[in-house]
Amino acid sequence: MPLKNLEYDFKWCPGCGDFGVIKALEFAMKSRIQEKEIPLVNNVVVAGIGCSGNLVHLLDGDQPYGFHGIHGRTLPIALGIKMGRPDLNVVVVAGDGDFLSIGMEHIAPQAARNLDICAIIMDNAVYGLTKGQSSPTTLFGATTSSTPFGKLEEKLNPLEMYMSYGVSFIAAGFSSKPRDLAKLITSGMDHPGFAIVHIQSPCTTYNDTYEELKGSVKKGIPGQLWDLPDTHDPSDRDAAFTAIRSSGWPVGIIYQDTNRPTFHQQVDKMRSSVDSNTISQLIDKYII
Ligand SMILES: Cc1ncc(C[n+]2csc(CCOP(=O)(O)OP(=O)(O)O)c2C)c(N)n1
Ligand code: SF4
Repeated sequence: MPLKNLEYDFKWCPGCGDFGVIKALEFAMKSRIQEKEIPLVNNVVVAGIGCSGNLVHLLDGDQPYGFHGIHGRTLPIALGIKMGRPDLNVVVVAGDGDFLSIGMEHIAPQAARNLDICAIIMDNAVYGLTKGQSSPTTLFGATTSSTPFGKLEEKLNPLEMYMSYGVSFIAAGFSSKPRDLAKLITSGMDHPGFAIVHIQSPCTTYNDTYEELKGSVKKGIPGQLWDLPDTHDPSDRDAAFTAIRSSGWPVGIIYQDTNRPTFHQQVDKMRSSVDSNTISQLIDKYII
């Protein structure tokens, strides 16, 4: 039976970008379930800690499984779920603080394994839940509650880092376009391997970047968002690096490599080629 979480309640500030992301995830999950005729309970959302972690539950209706773990550890939890049940659609939702700061050490190993999950990252360039401290994507020199005299570290370019780590699907999105974002999330969920959809999702309370992202004709602000052209070929690594290193924030599928085996395919292959041991045989091997 599908699960209902009607008693789950949480608060986001008015205008928080995460509202758009949750809508996009709902669109993507529901249409995918209908198209592929997968039961809703065969979808699992693993959430990090932060305002973004509230995406562990959809806004209304029947719910997928939700796992609200500990700060920064979405990927190890997702690895455990996927290895135990490779048939499930495992989706990670996390903020830039959770994923790129305390959780950073887990990204490269899953990229190397090509773990077959989709990670949706809500980047507001601050720690929203704990009142706006700086995160790896906060601008150099920015004044925040943890950098009262300006941030001393350079801003991380997460897309470039994912490319260097070998993440096999990288998309970039914006929270205010949930229909477009849903398409990127669907592509990420359909991708056979490690997919990251990295989203600009502004924090209206501690770092309101809507104007910088969208631009303002009245104020002469050009806006940072730009759509990848139809001619962009996601299988072209050089083109992906060029897009990422261009100024502003590219929106679309930046890179995709469908030629690598997934981690659970490799594990299955290895299992079928080695003799299995009983527990007592395994214990005997350790007795000197
Ligand atoms: C081990 C541990 N350290 C620190 C915290 C405090 N903490 C909770 S959420 C958070 C950061 C959240 O930032 P982000 O992932 O960017 O999410 P947002 O709230 O902006 O969506 C921190 C540091 C914690 N819960 N656990
Ligand atoms: S503090 Fe920021 S990230 Fe958290 S709910 Fe409010 S606007 Fe959203």
